[in-house]
Amino acid sequence: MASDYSSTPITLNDVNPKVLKCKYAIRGEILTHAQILYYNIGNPDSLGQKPITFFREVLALCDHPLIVDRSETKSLFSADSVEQAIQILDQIPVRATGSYSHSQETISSIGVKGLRDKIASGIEALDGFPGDPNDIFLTDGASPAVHMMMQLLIGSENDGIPCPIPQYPLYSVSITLHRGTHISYYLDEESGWALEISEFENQLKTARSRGVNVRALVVINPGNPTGRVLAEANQREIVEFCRKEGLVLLADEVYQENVYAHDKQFHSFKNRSRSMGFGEKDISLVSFHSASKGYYGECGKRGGYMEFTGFRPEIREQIYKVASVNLCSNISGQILASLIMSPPKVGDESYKSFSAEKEAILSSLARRAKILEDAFNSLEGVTCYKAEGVLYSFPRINLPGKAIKAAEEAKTAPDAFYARHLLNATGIVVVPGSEFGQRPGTWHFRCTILPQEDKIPAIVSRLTQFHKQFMDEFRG
Ligand code: DCS
Repeated sequence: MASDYSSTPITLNDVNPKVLKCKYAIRGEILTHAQILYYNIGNPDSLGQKPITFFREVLALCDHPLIVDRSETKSLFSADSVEQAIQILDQIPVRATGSYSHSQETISSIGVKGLRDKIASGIEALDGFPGDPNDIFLTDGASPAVHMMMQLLIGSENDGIPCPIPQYPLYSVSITLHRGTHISYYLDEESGWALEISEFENQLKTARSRGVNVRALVVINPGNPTGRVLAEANQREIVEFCRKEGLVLLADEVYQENVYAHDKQFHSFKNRSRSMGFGEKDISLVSFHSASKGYYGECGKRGGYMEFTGFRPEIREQIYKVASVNLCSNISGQILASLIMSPPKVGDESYKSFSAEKEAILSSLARRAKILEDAFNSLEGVTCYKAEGVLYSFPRINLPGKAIKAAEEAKTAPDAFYARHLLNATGIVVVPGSEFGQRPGTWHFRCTILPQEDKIPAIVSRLTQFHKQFMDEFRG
């Protein structure tokens, strides 16, 4: 029997209109109809990606410190994971991994100091420029860090922040929830989802002429959902642009390990800006990273951090205050975030098996990205740019007029219409491009490349068969 909620006090009219207005694609309308193949989301563990043994060993030992000193542990765990766990536990007073990390002297609400030290050293080793543990804010995945920044930067509807289109909707949702103005800048699909500075300039000019106070610029590199990895010259232009225009650069770098194109390499915006000679006083830069993606793929552990550089001390105090409201991020996530930035080194007992696991995951992802790209490109009316990185394919579908008309009649976006048919026919869940934003009149969908390699041929065959039937049904 359906429950009767008519006497409960809150109706939709009472809910914050900003919450009603938000659209959050990857768990949106299509998903509520799905029971089966969740290819809508970058959730590696749930699609069969094996966690990295070394990380799990250290986490297990830290979670149950009593076993660290037991003699059997030596035969079950590698020597360097035991060593790491001891080092980490030594940073946590009385080895209390179940405590808040904020009420002790040596640690604070922005994360355990020793873990932030590890991250700062890891950043320094990767970037070649010093990292400061006081710039590191540990968070439950990258998402809360993004929300904190929006909370800090958005004071009224007049404050605007440009984000890429298409984009992972965390940004548009967060800006809307914090009552700011979301400004779109378009990535250029024809040139492989390039990011043109002239597009920034136009959007900035238009926003300013409307009286919007543009505060920051969001760049996602490697790009979700596009898969584009920015070239060095492009990153330099972006840094220069933000510096010149006085914008905080919000650099989402959560896919930094997911680069498959042989001619591309990931470089952080911190590395780019410092190698251009810009220091703390020249550019305000916030870099987001996460344990959810990469070869680690530990989304559920909620590990992440932001590196917060180029702000006055009084601003840092404000963001510290915002972070403190949450008391602290979860300790396992903090540990994992430190581990991804300090993985086993040559000579460590785990090094060989760790490297083999990492390489197996990344090379398989690269193969899967290519197979899906080729499969999509072989479909009638579909074009798919090379996914240079990330965990997704983002093909464009040129839908027949009859399908567009049928979608209109069904009061849904044409790509959502396509996605719904795909789901009904095959059980495969993808995200319609309209949920990420796209140039008007173009239609796409996003499919993760995460299904295990042995499942890919069956997926390709189901998709191909479906697509053919769909096109036949709706052709002119
Ligand atoms: N930034 C980008 C670009 C992302 O794609 C995601 C998650 C996040 C930040 C936040 O992740 P965490 O909070 O877990 O660190 N990506 C979603 C997606 O597109 N599929 O799965 C989750």
